Amino acid sequence: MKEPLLYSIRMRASANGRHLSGAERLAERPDLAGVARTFIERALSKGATPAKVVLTIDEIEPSEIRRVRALDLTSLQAADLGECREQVRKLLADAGVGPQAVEAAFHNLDAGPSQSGGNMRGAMIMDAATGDRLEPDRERGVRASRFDWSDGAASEIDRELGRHGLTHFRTREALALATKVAHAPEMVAELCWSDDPDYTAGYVASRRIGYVRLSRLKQEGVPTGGRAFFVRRDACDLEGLLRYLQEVPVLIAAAGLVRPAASIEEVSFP
Ligand code: WAQ
Ligand code: MG
Repeated sequence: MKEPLLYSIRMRASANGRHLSGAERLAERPDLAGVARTFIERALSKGATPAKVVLTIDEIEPSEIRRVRALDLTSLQAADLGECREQVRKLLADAGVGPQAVEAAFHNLDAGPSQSGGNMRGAMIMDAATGDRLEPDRERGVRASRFDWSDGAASEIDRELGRHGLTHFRTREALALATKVAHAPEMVAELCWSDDPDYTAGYVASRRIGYVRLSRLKQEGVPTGGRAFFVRRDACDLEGLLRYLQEVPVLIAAAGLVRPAASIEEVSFP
């Protein structure tokens, strides 16, 4: 059977050169118009007034598609923001991220990681030992794209996330992004929380520990957030990493496990 042709579809909305929102999917031709509509609705949601919305559609070369299984998801229980951040420190230290890099990431995500202050469109790439910023453009960061759930894996993960009350679209999208990012060979771990002032959850992810979700990584109402991709600098082919993140299509062909919420003492990672 001939496989249907896939397209990468991306949206970014900005005002006065500042990033407002973005999204990326892989879609078959008959679904492109529907996805485009959802993206435009998102660009205009919450009363946002973008000055510019860019939609980009690119054909995907079928032979380039990599198929992976989604990271397993673990939700950690914690009393408050301070405890959630302590758990992040612990998880990142276990993954091999140095304390200096962890604190640099917190500082940048709290302040807004863009060079001019505020949020970036993409992620920081940080040396996992020192926290040095390695992304070529510190104003915009690096945007991972060309990843999505296959139809089968999408219904599987929606069912699993739904059983645990994780029905927000952000969780499903972040799990897909984290899965692609974690499969880069030089990746040590990722740290993320949203720039949406109303959304305080975030995660730490790596191939080994999977996607570890924390309910509170910032105070309610804070408009900054972002992503830090921690890499092994000595093993890092930066050009290759950028190409992988931005261009190599990754289709998530199977869902991972979704575990019930537990305290950090109760969970064990491989
Ligand atoms: N590639 C790299 N960085 C990105 C991308 C991308 N495709 N998309 C967003 N970012 C960066 C960018 O700096 C944004 O400002 C920041 O991340 C936050 O993006 O319930 O919703 O879309 O388990 O606001 C995490 C918890 C939610 C989800 C993350 O991110 C859960 C989220 P947002
Ligand atoms: Mg956002």
